[in-house]
Amino acid sequence: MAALVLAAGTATLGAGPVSASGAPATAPLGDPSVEGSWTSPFTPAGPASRVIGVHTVLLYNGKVLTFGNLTPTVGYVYDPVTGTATETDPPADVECGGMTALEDGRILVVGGRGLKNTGINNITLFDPATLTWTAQPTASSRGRYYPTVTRLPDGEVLISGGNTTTGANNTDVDVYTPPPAGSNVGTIRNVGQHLGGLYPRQWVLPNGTVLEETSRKSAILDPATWTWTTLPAPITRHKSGFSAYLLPGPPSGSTVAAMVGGGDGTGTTAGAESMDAAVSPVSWNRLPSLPQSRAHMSPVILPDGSLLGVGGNSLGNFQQPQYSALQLVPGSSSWTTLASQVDRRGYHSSAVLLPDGTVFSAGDTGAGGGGIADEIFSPPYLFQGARPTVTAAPSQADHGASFTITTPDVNSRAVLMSPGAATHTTDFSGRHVELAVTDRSDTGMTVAVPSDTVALTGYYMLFLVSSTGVPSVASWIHIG
Ligand SMILES: [Cu+2]
Repeated sequence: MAALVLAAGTATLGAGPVSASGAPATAPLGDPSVEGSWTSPFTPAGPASRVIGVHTVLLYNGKVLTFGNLTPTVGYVYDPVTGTATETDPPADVECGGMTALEDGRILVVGGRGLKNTGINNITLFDPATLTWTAQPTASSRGRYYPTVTRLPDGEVLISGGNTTTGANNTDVDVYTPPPAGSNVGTIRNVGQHLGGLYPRQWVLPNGTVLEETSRKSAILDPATWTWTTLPAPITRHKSGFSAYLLPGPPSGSTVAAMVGGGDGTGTTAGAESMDAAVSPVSWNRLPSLPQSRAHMSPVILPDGSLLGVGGNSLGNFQQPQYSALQLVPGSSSWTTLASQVDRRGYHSSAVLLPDGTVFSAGDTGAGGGGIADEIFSPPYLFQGARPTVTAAPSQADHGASFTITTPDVNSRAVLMSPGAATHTTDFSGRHVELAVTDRSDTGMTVAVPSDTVALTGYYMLFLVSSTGVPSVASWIHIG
């Protein structure tokens, strides 16, 4: 089994072989089983001609909500199966806001863009079933530009960080409670103060606390008391624009998060490192550096546990763009340079995993960038042999229960992938959950559903992954 297991205090990313010269092994150019393959840029007919995909959210129905533009923010829902798109414009200028799925699959979008790095005071709820946006109450009149929204184990949503309507740091920590049954409107309350900065990267940990990484410092929030504990600074100065991942872990959940690359107009870094929040005292451990300094790379976790990076740049926002995707395979000591996409995704771009194992890439608002065109990447694993198949799996399973997956590929791993909610180097819900297999038979396997802190209540893509890392097409399942 090729599971990437990150025990406390160890990071097995980085334990693999290097070539005799010490350089990363390279492959013949153009071999898709090594480099993967990009589609040509495409623009869905109709509404897509106005939309720049700064924000992309995978919906529970397998469709993609993408929005952004210069002004105002416009959006559409794209169906990767039919190639068609339907316009669904947000009710406010929500570009540069934050978003996450609720437990029922509706998408909460918080904040957005005012003039000159100021925020707007707006919260809206998007319903994928009806393509409608419903205004939600806001906690204060302070506004949010570059906020983070993090779904908690109890279904509430933590809202923090970003700039106010005057461009100051918004230090309010707010909690949004989803609508009760039969309502479309939730409630919001303030639970304290914290300087999270712009798009603090946050993840719920197996013990129910929330780990936060920012360019300034990292911290852990205890939602039982709403108190924050500051953690040591990383080894490298990542500045803004670093890519963050909650690293895949064992079935008991991951406690290890990574900061990869980063930078701003004054310089970028290739440095990468991870921190295990379960170890005391917490310290940072180096991960393989990127092949080049890179900021604003869109982070995507793949079903095999690889870390994928899409786009970005080596200076500032749009200067020195990087077109090749990067992949850190579990156990490898170096990032692999994958195929290059055609369009620039230097900044204001997004990328999410799709249910068929490909990756949707969009955005870049600068002149000469990707603009309204999207691209789809097929990672190398899609050219590496037969894919496992899910013959049957349930559409719902409860925490702590187990369920059976019917498949001829009974020796596969089973993983849950949280549908992405991505923008600006951040995926507000990126999460790879390894399932413990408790039984295997001639016709399938039985897997255990982890706790609600490891697999937050909500929709997931259930993938089987072969012993060589080839994923199935996902089956959708609601956990909890
Ligand atoms: Cu922005």
